[in-house]
Amino acid sequence: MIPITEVSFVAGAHGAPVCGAVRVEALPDHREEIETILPGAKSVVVLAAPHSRSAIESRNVQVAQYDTIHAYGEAARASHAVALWLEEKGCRAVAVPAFIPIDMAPPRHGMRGAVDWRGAGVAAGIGGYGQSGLLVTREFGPAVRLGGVVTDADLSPGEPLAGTPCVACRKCVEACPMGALSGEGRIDKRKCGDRIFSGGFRAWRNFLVALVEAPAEKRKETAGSRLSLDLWQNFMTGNYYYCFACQAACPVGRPSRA
Ligand code: B12
Ligand code: SF4
Ligand code: SF4
Repeated sequence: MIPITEVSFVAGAHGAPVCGAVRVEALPDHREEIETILPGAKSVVVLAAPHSRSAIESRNVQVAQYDTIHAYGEAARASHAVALWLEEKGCRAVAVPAFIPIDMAPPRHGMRGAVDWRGAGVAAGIGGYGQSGLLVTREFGPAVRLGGVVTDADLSPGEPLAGTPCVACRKCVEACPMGALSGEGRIDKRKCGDRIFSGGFRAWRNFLVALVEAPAEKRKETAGSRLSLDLWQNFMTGNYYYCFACQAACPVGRPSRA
């Protein structure tokens, strides 16, 4: 049995200061996908890389997007380092994408990850569910990006926390510009998706249709429209979320300021 403290040390040294482990049996809804990723997998490492609070609280969404690229990068870097470390110990281990790439084909349509990182994090005891439905860590609240590793190593599993760090203040519910949250983790996924993906796949599809349907003399204008430029930038940078309000509003784990 490899102690989780050793794995946490590796994760922490590579950008993910919060880390835990869960047995595959504790994630029954994802067992099949986990078995496809790594036959004979026994454990899932789940880790969290923090956002900069100042960036996700900024009114300039592009700095929050930029910060997200880095937080995802840190989660990926830590996952990769943990996987290689476990391999050095003679185990098999696969770093799993934190979000992208994700299965966009029906029936999932990008709405279900290979591993449900929030559920895995709750089971591993690195945080608890918030009213926002997000995983709330003690250290950084919900302002984290989650990722991890699937492995055939026997890791000492964590246990769910006795209580969630969420203090039920409902600031996340009030902050949501779409009214998509109604507390206790209930979320209208379509409403949220309309906002966060306003420069995502649906916008891309609508843009293509508009371009094809535009009269010949308008095509150049459509191709150079504001939406086209935004989409270009999103593709180039690899990030396109347009809302962070429920993560930013949460008081848990917020650094105290002078
Ligand atoms: C699809 C997806 C979305 C969809 C659907 C979200 C959803 N609720 O499923 C949409 C587009 C709406 C979305 C929005 C956002 N997302 Co998103 N998303 C994902 C993704 C890729 C898959 C999630 C999934 O598999 N859902 C399907 C199932 C598992 O979810 P479900 O049916 O709703 O079931 C949940 C509830 O039943 C809940 N639950 C069960 N029991 C209980 C009990 C209580 C008391 C409560 C409260 C909840 C609860 O737990 C289940 C999940 O564990 C994950 C990455 C991943 N692989 O995990 C990121 C992920 C969940 N997203 C994330 C983030 C940050 C966001 C956004 C803030 C957008 C942004 N700026 O990035 C918003 C937040 C919306 C919100 N408040 O939840 C982070 C969350 C980090 C965290 N601290 O929890 C993740 C983990 C990405 C990452 N790798 O860090 N997302
Ligand atoms: S990401 Fe924005 S739109 Fe989506 S639930 Fe959170 S606050 Fe609401
Ligand atoms: S903002 Fe308040 S209610 Fe929402 S997750 Fe954070 S502590 Fe819980």
